[in-house]
Amino acid sequence: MALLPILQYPDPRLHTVAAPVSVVNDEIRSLIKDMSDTMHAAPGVGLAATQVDVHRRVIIIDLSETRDRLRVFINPEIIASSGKSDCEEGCLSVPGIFEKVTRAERITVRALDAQGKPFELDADGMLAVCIQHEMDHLEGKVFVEYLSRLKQRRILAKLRKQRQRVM
Ligand code: GNR
Ligand code: NI
Repeated sequence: MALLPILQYPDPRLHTVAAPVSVVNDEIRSLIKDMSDTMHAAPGVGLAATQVDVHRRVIIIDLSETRDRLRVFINPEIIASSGKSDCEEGCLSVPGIFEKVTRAERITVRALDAQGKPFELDADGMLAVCIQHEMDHLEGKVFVEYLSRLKQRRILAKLRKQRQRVM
């Protein structure tokens, strides 16, 4: 079991645009295993490779109560989306901050699985929110960037205070 350090906002490495995976090999599967260990330990319901400073297009999500239904999306693309919906979001890279973000309500995503096999998935609810949140990480975007500049400044101040307290 390997736990990877999670980059903390405003680390500039969180703004890196991830490169596509050209071959889904054992190196990628090993990354997925380490990401899964890291996400489950955190605990979180999703994780993008960007957050562990690996700038490849890999995201994982596990919304199950039993934490044993890992979904893997390699080179994910949203091929259809509709509706709008608000959800209170959090992020392992922005600990202790929860804010409402508006996203598409329903999406169809196309990706490769951990065997390199293409699949398509229709998602709504929390799964659709998480896929969009994780895909933003691959573009170097963190959810707080949807908020007003005032809110962003307040969040930065709060994070700085939180970190002072633990150091
Ligand atoms: O654990 C997480 N919870 C969460 C809650 C609402 C909306 C999105 C998320 S994703 C987040 C884990 C994370 O930071 N993924 O990038
Ligand atoms: Ni996140």
